[in-house]
Amino acid sequence: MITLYHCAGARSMRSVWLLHELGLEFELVTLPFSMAGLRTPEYLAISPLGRVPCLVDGELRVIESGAICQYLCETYDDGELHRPPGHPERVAWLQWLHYAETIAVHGASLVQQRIFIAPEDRSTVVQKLESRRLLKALEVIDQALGTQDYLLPSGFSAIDTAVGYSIHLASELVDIAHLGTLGAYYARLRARPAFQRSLERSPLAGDA
Ligand SMILES: N[C@@H](CCC(=O)N[C@@H](CS)C(=O)NCC(=O)O)C(=O)O
Repeated sequence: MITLYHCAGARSMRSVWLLHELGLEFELVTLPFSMAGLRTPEYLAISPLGRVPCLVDGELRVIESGAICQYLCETYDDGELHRPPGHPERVAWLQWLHYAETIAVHGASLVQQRIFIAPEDRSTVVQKLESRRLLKALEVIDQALGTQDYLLPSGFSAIDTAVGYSIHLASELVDIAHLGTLGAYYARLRARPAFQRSLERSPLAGDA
């Protein structure tokens, strides 16, 4: 039995979405997105950094969303979502899988600045810098898509769930209206039933 530890709106949404794309049965444990909720002795015994996602599959435990994506694809995919070693799109698949975090770290920094850090300790400079860097990271995706529907020329794959979540988060934090190709890609991803199912279990403020 697969168990996924999750917080609404967090990077664990990537794993929820991918589990739905793969059509796998799993138990979802939703924790409060707070220090108190994530640093309990019980959860730290499962996930020592006290963050989400954490996936448990039998004896196996994985605590990075990118590694969870790769593990699930290597273990459970029937060839649709994975691009294994030797595949012509393998390197691009790996690149975008990790690039998803390049985007998300700027989003996470903005979430810290706008929500978790006390108002008197917030920095306008950090917020401007992180917004600019987030937009630049999104522009690269906008250009990379070109005329493609998804990030890889052959079509939808697991990396669209990794990058798609990062765009989902970013869309709450910066204005992406000028990035038309990226906007159309995000709309395409949002229309996927597995995205919708993960959203129901993971609303951001704007989705409530
Ligand atoms: N690179 C990690 C990042 C995990 C991470 O930082 N998750 C956030 C939620 S988006 C978290 O659990 N934050 C709680 C905290 O930092 O206390 C991954 O992609 O899994």
